[in-house]
Amino acid sequence: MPLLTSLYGPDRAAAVTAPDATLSGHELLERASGVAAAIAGQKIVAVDATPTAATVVAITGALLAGVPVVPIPPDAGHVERAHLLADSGATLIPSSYPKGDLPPEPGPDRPALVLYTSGTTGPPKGVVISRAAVAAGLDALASAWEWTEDDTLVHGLPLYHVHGLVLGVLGALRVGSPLVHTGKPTPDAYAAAGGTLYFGVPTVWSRVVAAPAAARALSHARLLVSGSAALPVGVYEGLEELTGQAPVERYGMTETLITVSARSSGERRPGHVGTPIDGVQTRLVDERGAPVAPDGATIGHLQVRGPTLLDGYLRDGAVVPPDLVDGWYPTGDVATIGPDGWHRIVGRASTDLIKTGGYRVGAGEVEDALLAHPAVREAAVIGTPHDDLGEQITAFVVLTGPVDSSALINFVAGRLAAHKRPREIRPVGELPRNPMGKVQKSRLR
Ligand code: MLC
Ligand code: AMP
Repeated sequence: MPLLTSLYGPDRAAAVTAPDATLSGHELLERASGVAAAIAGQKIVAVDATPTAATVVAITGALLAGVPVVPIPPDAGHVERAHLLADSGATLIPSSYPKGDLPPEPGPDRPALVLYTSGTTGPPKGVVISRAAVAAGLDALASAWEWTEDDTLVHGLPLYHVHGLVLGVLGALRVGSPLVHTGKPTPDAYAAAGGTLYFGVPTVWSRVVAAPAAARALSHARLLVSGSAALPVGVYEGLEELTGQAPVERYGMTETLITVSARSSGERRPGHVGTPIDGVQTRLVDERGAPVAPDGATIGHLQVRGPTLLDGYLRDGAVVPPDLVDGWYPTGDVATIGPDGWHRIVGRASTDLIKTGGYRVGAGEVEDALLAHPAVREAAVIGTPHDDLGEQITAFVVLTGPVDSSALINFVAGRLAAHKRPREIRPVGELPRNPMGKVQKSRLR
């Protein structure tokens, strides 16, 4: 079955609406086929992933051509942008070409996407995701959520991450449901869109709950789905009260796509993300790798396996397979699993991966950006609790001379994507270190 199944159906694709344009399924198909014809045979391309129909066309075109595509965050600062392009070796393509004809379907093992994501140290890494992984993940979600072409999907998430791009665009094109992209995921835009299926990160849902009129307008929706970070129980309950329906939560990551979810027809449980989706298995292990009992109470390191895992990381044009443990991918998250299979994500094992507004930010990348400033001698970045964003980026710095916090924040913003800049700079005389000289981040909290 083709990856973007609906493009091959009798009705062609469903319509895509975004702030810049509304495209009928037929228009999307013609324009994306034109992109495909123009880039056929290229090794890898990059697309400036603005939240627009033009981005949907360009990325769809690359997928039709079987050319792996790197979506570039439109606000990436110059350092991040240069890294993404140089590291991937991708050519940045425009979004507009003459119309063309639908090419034959590429093989399922070809890479579909290279998504850049933060590790705990260093610049972001390119995660290579195959067409087969995308297809398997989307089919399992369509089944879990009873997602069909009768749905209208609404979201306003960025088009360069799994949530907004894989689920939010490729999902719609595979299932055949019309897509309304609201540009930004604001409560009013969600309320006005009149969809049946809504995607949001917890920050989006928290803002919806804080806007009761908009929230009530979502009572007509079939399903509200939350993911990418922990949904606070208060937000879950607020949504249930205002919209008359509890949100469906699901869990995943760039390297594994979505692996665990509540079901549309089944139970929803605050603070929990559900059970593995079709084809996925999960397990918990302790520090030494020994199995942890799924008793709903004992916390362990979550590992997953199944058809949605990454092919590997892009390194010098080659795909380097991930370090698996007997075929299992270590997520870096700690969790509990109940005897009934329900998962509760407790948090990250490492303090060096921060989730802010649903964005994953590596502390090391922000520290490196700060250290590039002449007035910064040492930097330690952590996530601190934030009501709206879940966590905010807080930077502790040892300075060599006077400099404004706002100047440092803007310095980072110039180099990296906007959401990676610290919200708060705290100058300190020295950083707490252990006898080995390693910064003790737990003491910064
Ligand atoms: C940000 N701003 C700052 C700042 N940081 N200003 C000063 N100092 C700083 N340190 C600016 C912003 O640029 C913005 O400006 C304004 O302040 C408000 O910023 P914000 O509070 O961050 O809100 P907003 O821009 O509205 O963003 C909130 C959000 C966004 C929820 C819309 O965080 C978002 O889109 N998150 C989604 C992330 C996502 O898709 N993750 C999925 C990863 S995939 P201005 O001028 O723009 O208003 C994944 C797998 C899975 O995780 O499971 O799904
Ligand atoms: P990313 O790579 O940006 O996709 O981020 C993946 C990480 O987001 C996971 O490793 C989790 O830490 C976190 N995450 C995703 N979904 C959820 C969820 N529903 N609840 C809690 N954390 C989540």
